[in-house]
Amino acid sequence: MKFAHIADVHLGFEQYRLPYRADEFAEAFRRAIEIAVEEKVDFILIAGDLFHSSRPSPETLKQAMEILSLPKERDIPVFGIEGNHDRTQRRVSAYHLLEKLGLLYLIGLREERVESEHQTSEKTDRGWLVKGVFEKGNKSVEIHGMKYMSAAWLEKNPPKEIFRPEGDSILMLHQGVRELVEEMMGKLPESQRDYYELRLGDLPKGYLYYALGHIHRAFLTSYDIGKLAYPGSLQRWDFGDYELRYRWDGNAFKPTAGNPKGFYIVEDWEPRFVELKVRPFIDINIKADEETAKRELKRLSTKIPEEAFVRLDVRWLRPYDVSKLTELIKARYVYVRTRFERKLTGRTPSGEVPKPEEYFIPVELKAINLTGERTIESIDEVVELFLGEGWDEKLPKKSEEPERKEDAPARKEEVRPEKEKTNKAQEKEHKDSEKKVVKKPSKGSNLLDWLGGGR
Ligand SMILES: [Mn+2]
Repeated sequence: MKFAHIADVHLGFEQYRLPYRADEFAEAFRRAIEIAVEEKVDFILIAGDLFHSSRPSPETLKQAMEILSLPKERDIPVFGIEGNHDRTQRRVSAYHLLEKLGLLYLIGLREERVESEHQTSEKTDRGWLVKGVFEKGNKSVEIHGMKYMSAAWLEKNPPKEIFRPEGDSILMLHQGVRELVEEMMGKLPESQRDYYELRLGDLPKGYLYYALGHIHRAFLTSYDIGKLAYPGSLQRWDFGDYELRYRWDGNAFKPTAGNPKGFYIVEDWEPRFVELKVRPFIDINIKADEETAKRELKRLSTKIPEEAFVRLDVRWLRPYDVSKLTELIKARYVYVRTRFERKLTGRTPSGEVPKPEEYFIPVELKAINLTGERTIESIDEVVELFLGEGWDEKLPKKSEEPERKEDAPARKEEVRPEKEKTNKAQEKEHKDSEKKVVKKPSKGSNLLDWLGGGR
């Protein structure tokens, strides 16, 4: 038995608002599928986030349909689950559409029973559990799994109660597992629950392969009698997910290699990582005066491939014009981030350290709390944070399942400390923010009423 395990494809992701990046995400997926087909795998697993959005554009759907027709033509079934990016609260997701077209078999909890060449269903108190089935000669494999679920849902519905291996079985989930995330990025404080929904012990035992998705970095380990793997995203996710990082040590740039991108091909339950050649992301960290930075970057620039995406992370002791620095690097895309090295140590005349409330006006405090150390790419993101989904997402929902959740980071550096706020504090803040919302006139009222000048 031989299969491919792919995850976090993110079709339709116009990274950094560059439409050609969406094409590159599709190209990586095409390449992965082509390799799987060339390797004559028996079936393909897609462990969530095939799409970047739960509402992919017609163009993105077309890309998925074209690429998934390659295994279909060769009778290689594709099994999928929805991830946090592409699941929906509605009854039909883009995966149902692909299933209808015979391009994918969706597995997980469903309202209706599904029986097909490669699917079978089991009645449970949570609905029909639709499983994948693959038979070859006298051997057969069952593929169990479900779409991304919140930590709150999983607490009430432990995976151990839902899934039980039957014969040779695979469990496919799109979740963060605390112990594994910590192995990749170091210890996480309890406040960073955002990056995992499960503990290792929550996973049911007895599966021969745990095909996971959600963490964008390739990772392989064992669990109980099986192998457990995250293939990671097919393309580089951000500059924390670099191919190469140059860190300035005061005298010279010291390079560190990042993690490869790709997917797994599993033969007789033994996974092998297949690396994909993707656009290089290079992260340059420098902490030097303007003159040194210019001289050293010029020297380093000869090592930067022109197709690379480069982030220049400048730690300022004293600000200077960084626009000159970007000109030194000949790369496809250069992004400069500047940060002050020193922490805020302002003191009041009486010598006390001022409270933030004394230092900032309320809207500034709100901005600081909302954005923190986050890298903001555009003003839209700020607007979204304040008014849109980004802001709303952080609040407890009436329904248990938030529509969308931030992705787990690829790297330690990208883990931003979440504000340690209780739900009550968040609710209060929400109410406060609601008060500020300008009320639109309801039907029948006039403008004067709205402005408070009417009767
Ligand atoms: Mn993802």
